[in-house]
Amino acid sequence: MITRRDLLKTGAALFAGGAVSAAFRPATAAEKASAATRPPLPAPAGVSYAPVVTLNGWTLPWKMEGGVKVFHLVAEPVKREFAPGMIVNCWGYNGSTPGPTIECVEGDRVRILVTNKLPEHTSIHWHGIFLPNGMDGVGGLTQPQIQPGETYVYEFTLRQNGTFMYHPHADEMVQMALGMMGMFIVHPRTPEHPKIDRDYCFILHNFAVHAGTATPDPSVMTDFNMWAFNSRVFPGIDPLVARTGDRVRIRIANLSMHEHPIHIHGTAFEVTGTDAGWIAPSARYKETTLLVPVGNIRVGEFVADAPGDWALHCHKSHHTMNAMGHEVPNMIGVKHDDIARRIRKLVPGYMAMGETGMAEHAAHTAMGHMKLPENTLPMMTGEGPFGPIEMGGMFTVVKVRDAQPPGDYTDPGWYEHPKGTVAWKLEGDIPVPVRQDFKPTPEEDTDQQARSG
Ligand SMILES: [Cu+2]
Repeated sequence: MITRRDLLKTGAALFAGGAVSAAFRPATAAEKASAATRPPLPAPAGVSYAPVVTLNGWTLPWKMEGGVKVFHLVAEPVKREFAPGMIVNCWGYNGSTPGPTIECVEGDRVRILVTNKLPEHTSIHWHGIFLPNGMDGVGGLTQPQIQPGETYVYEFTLRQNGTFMYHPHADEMVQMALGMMGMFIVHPRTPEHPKIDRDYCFILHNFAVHAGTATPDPSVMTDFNMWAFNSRVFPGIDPLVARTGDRVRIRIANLSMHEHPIHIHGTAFEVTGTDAGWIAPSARYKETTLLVPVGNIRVGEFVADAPGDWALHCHKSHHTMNAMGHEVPNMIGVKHDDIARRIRKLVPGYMAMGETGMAEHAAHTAMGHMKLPENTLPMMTGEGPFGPIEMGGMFTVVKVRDAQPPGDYTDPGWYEHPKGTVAWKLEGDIPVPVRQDFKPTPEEDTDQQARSG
């Protein structure tokens, strides 16, 4: 997460050299080595927008050359810490996966140099951007592949504003499976109404990193085990912070192989955009779960009017988990104390689990009773102010605070609930609840008989 000192440094660069040169503020060594969210780059002089904050990522600085904004992307192998305890051998851009966000303004002329430092050829496609056909980056179709060691130049004028992506259009199955992707944000030239106070972006992705290994398996088609926001998984994903009353925008892109219903607690998204730009105000609608299709983008906005720590997560429950075995027998309701005792005689230390659910397994892992394979994160993990959170994968928190200073993205810590506003444990007599009284006939209960028999 960004520290207050980082923000002060960004501010100092602004005053020292004007808004444009602030874009050249070199990242500190600590920032470069970390997967924490880096401070956004301020808007250049003459335009007004809330700079985009790339969750657990960063924005690519640019240089002005003869009226053209010049960016330089380097496609290369990178190491990415998915969460503390797991480092993955990925491919990405400029040292990270996702690559740095490219942030521009409608009407900008951009020149993007792309250097290939991968062991095989690549190309780069600007997803959703209208440009001359020869700039579209489809290897073999609109240009030769970029061979290792070569640098290609893409140059076009941004005729739209909205939320876009970049990714290879060469050996896609391998290159995207290993993490090659990035976001491309184009702000409108005239200020937006209503004004956006905080503008976040991230990409949904999936990886298959088999237990005990460190390199994603590109041959996996559907059965992934790492579900990521910007190549990070819970508890490695930073919170999205807001000040009470802020209008917050979250731009969510999906380059995974599954669609993801991204659910927000405590508020509702107004769906304002896709990868084709903005939805007309009369056609916008609200929902608390934003379904982001594969190869698409959804933009959701809300006014952060309720202070607290609000979960933001994929609603597919196996996408809020880290590595787990996918082909294990179902032990729910199976009494296996006796057989476990017998197995322990043969396999000392054997533990039978799963008959009451998987929370027990998570607790054993957290206590260190169960050793996980190397470089493998627990299936359910994370510790909150009230105990285990039991999440993984695509889960983080939107932290809304009255006292969060404008432009401050630092983690304010856990929410301090006003007295009397937290669900409490009832002591003493419990009232008799109304329940459906279901008594199965012997034939209907065969499943249970088979399990206990
Ligand atoms: Cu999902």
